Amino acid sequence: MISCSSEYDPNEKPEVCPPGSTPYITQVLDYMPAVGQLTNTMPEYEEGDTQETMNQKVLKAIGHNKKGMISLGGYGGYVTVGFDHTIENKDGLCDFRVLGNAFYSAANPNPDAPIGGSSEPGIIMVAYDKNGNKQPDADEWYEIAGSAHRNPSGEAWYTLAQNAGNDVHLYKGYEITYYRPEKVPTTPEEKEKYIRWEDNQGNSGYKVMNQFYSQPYFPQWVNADKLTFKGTCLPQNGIDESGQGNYFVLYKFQYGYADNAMNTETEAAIDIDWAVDAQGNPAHLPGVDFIKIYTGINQENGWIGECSTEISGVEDLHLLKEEIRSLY
Ligand SMILES: [Ca+2]
Ligand SMILES: [Ca+2]
Ligand SMILES: [Ca+2]
Repeated sequence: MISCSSEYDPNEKPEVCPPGSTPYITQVLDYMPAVGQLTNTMPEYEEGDTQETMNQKVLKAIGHNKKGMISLGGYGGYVTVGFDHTIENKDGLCDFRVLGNAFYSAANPNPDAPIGGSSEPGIIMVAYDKNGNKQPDADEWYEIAGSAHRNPSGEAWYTLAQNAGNDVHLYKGYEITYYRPEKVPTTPEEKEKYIRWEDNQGNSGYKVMNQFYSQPYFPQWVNADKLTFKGTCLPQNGIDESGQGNYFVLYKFQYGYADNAMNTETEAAIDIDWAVDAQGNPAHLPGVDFIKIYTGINQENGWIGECSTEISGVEDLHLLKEEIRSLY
């Protein structure tokens, strides 16, 4: 029998997992990818789909240990998931892992480079259902402060990225708006200027339709003329190490993000103690009932497209009896 009783005050929250609790996602509350080359294909949008049916497709892909894969698209795109029990925050230990598809380059032309390849960090938010209404309320959300949240310039590739001309600033309260394209682009010029975006830092540009994916990149079940996403925006980690546009390396952040370290590495595990409030103060949560993940970087990486977080599941490490010490 699975049990996850804890030392936390039982008056505050019933902490016992019902027998048969699963370590995996059991609910998808919301899925809203941003514009992206895999949007409308992972999962696939079909004529007639609604927000509700798209949420169901996401659950089918990444819930219940299915280990399918979904894409969150470019910066800000998100998924919100829930569980059949509270993932406990155990002292000194990591508590859950978000599965992605990060991997490292085998042939980086830069021989002295730090670890990198396809790290497309998703920022993780957590909610503890304090009021017990089985919903994540606005005042219940906290952000996991990963390594760059604490010290962007401490990332091993920071100077490399700076020298490459990347925006290495970490923005809090970042906001981006994507505008629905008026038509399907046909010429190379139209593809270069496919979907216009603007942020609240005075930047703007276009999301490009690339040569590999020609389905609509704007979520097709959304009727609005524009989509706005808000959150923290991480330093741009993608560098063309070939210098000629054919070998992009997306460098790994030290810890604390989704789709950043490989699933098998301890840095893919998350300690709920890293959750902070808007001022950066520790949230001291006894556990989490809901997790939201959003793409954390706004960057186009040449032919490989925009940085977009992929997710294939979430695992409660305690129910899986995996003990991973929290090192940070
Ligand atoms: Ca913990
Ligand atoms: Ca609640
Ligand atoms: Ca990825």
